[in-house]
Amino acid sequence: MDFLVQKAGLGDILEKVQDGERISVEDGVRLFQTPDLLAVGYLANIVRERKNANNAYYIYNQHINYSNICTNLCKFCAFGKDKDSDLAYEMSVDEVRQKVRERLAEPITEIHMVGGIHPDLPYSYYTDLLKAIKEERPEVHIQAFTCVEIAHLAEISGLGVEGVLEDLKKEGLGSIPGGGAEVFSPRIRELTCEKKLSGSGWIEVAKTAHKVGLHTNATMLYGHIETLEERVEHLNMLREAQDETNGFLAFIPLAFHPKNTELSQLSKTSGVDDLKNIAVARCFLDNFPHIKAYWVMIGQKLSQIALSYGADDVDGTVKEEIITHMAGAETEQALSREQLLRLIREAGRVPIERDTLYNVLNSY
Ligand code: V47
Repeated sequence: MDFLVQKAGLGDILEKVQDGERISVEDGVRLFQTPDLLAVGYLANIVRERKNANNAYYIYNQHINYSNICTNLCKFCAFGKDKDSDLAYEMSVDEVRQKVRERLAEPITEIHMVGGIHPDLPYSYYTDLLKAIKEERPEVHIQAFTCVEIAHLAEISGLGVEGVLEDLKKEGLGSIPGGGAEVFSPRIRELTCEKKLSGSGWIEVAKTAHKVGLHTNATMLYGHIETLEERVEHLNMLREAQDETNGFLAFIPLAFHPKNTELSQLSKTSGVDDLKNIAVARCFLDNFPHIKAYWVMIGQKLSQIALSYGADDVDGTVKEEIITHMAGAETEQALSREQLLRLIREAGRVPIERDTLYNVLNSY
């Protein structure tokens, strides 16, 4: 395999990866540019096995999207709707409580909850959501509100970012999911989501969360109009932030789904690009403990292969995924524990059930 990497002209990057040396931004761009997927995958697998051995993590989780009403209306998003749209919805706190109650018999350890940027829900609605979930399921870890939502809550509460994070933590928030990052480049934000919190604003919220003791994840929405250089610039901003705070747990590349979006003329991502995003991220983000292959977006089959291309985590049972399915995802809306175990085992990895913070709950 070393020969294959040399032949692809990536021998210098192989040496760095083998020596545990950081690769440069230029190296990252070269990895994206090379047509030799197998070579990039080989490099990523070295890092993956060094960091996570043969383990592949999953979690028993539940997704709740409390409302799709959003003032940002990003061009790549099929989920967000104007308040007056026929497709707009908003769950009451009791409806969210009911969603939690319905699944109390299942061994769910994490509730992943995000929504749009709602124009007029009061701050108390969000704290009431946390309280209601905790009342129903006191032990559950709530991973909720993207950095974009946190910036909005900081504004409407008047508490500022640090203040609101402290307050939400007190009410039961356990960690912050990686959504809303999209592509940090100001050019991409201007063209696709001009109203959204800026890339540097997103990073500032994440770093503040780490400062108050909340872990966060990070994502990148790829496969629309971004350049390869902009992808690596995005990864580089994350790597620099992680050098400062060490608060990110996982990076999740999100494959763009064009259906029902304002960018519906674009094609879906290819399998090669999906694997490359995982593999390059694994090589570049040397300070991120985990890389997730999110089966909802790239499918079960590719997630399985991704476990040999840098990924060490397949997310979890999920259930009732809405954001990607509104944009045309043809994957299932939930997987059972047995399906996840089979997916991981057949990839030749050892399944590990984890909690949100990667504590081991069950190993098989
Ligand atoms: O924030 C929006 C993206 C995100 C589309 O932190 C789209 O562990 C693809 O962030 N095609 C929500 N993606 C999902 C997300 C996530 C999922 C799983 C785990 C974690 C984690 C985070 O989906 C949004 C946005 O960036 N998105 N529209 C679309 N058409």
